[in-house]
Amino acid sequence: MSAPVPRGGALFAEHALLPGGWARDVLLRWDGAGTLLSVQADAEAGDAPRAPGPVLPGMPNLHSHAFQRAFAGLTEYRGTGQDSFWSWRDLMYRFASRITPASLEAIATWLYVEMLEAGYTSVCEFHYVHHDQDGRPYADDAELSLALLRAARRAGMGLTLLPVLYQTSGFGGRPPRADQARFIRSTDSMLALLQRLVPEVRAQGAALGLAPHSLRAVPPESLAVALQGLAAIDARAPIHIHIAEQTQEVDDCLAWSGQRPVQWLLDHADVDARWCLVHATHMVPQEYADAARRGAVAGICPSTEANLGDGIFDMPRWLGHGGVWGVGSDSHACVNAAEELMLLEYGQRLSLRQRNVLAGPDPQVGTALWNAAVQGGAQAAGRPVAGLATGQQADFLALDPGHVALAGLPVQALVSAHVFGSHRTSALHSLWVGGTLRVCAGRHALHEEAARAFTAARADMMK
Ligand code: NGQ
Ligand code: ZN
Repeated sequence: MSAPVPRGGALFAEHALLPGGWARDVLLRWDGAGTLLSVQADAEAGDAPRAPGPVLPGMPNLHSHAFQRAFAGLTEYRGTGQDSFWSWRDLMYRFASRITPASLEAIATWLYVEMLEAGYTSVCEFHYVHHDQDGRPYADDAELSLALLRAARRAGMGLTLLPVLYQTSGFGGRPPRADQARFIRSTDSMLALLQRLVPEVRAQGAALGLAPHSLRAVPPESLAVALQGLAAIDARAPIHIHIAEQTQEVDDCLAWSGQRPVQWLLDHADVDARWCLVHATHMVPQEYADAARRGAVAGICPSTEANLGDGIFDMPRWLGHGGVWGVGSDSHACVNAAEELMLLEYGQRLSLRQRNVLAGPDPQVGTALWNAAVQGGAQAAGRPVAGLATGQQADFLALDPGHVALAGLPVQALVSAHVFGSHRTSALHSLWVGGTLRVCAGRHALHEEAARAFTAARADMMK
């Protein structure tokens, strides 16, 4: 007997947030692969099931280091002298040194369950711990990448896997530190890993890209060869890079090349819409203009940038140049799409001493933020996850209209209330990825089991 063919499905929503704004009586229909066949407003419900509440597109999370979820809250104490991004990184490396394939899978599975319960329907995994605890490749060089793929599959999370190229500890070819040994790969071994992962990734509808870690970690020749090799595998594959997050990186890049990091990258790589510039916190006006013009996504990670004391991205300037952006939860100090957007807007308010800074085509800030972050996140993911439109994945969530945060409010205010009206419990009721229901009444089916495995893995790591 042949395997049953998945049948697809349908949902009727009295209110749904489409890329152009709120619409009424929306009928969503998708095929067996979870791709939207039609999104019809002012439709009849027919025999389609009714959504439990207003429907929003699922949020792509454009930047994640899954293993870092295991030490959320555990780096918040003062060491000797003044703590910084760099002293945090030393602590973070200690956790990275303890990861095993089993613990990574447990941590990532729970993290993806949390993300789904909090409105994210896909994630870009910027994955750099490749080797065993002695820095030697595993018998299967893809061991830890495969652990992430399994975690995403089990939780039902859409995935863009971005294996990270890491070779040096600083500009000018500085050799890696001992505690970076698990990250280090030759360019050839990176291209071989990508080849190895192509069928695995395809088999679960994930996407594959490449992440040169930063200009500090990848010398120019390696960057050029890796990008060429990637283009030979897939000319449209996404490329993510950490850039200009810290002023020290900017100073070191200037000392090395005479150029600032973003300026250098734009001059030396074919940066275009495939690229996601993660953080890009410290740019001068010309870099904002040039990077936006090239069509790259700005990958903003508000909670991590606040946690690490990075600085504040100039959103009005970026938007003024038509810049595309999305959000990532990065180190996972916060795992909640709504809170990430709230923090983004609040950072702008604090620095500009204004209100409602990021209202867009929709004067409701929550709605403007949500829709823009879905579009930018989808571009960075390199997957069709750009919201409720034909041809996109059926990735969406339904809010609970009876939740105290939302009950009785006009529909136009709902996303802002969800984003800014912080409540002890989330107003997210249900969530679908590729048309499959993954969260119901606020809970993922794996919630208990995945939480237990996560806490056990964390306890092991702390022994
Ligand atoms: C990372 N995280 O790779 O996890 C980095 C820190 C680095 C952030 N930049 C390490 N937030 O940049 O060298
Ligand atoms: Zn990062």
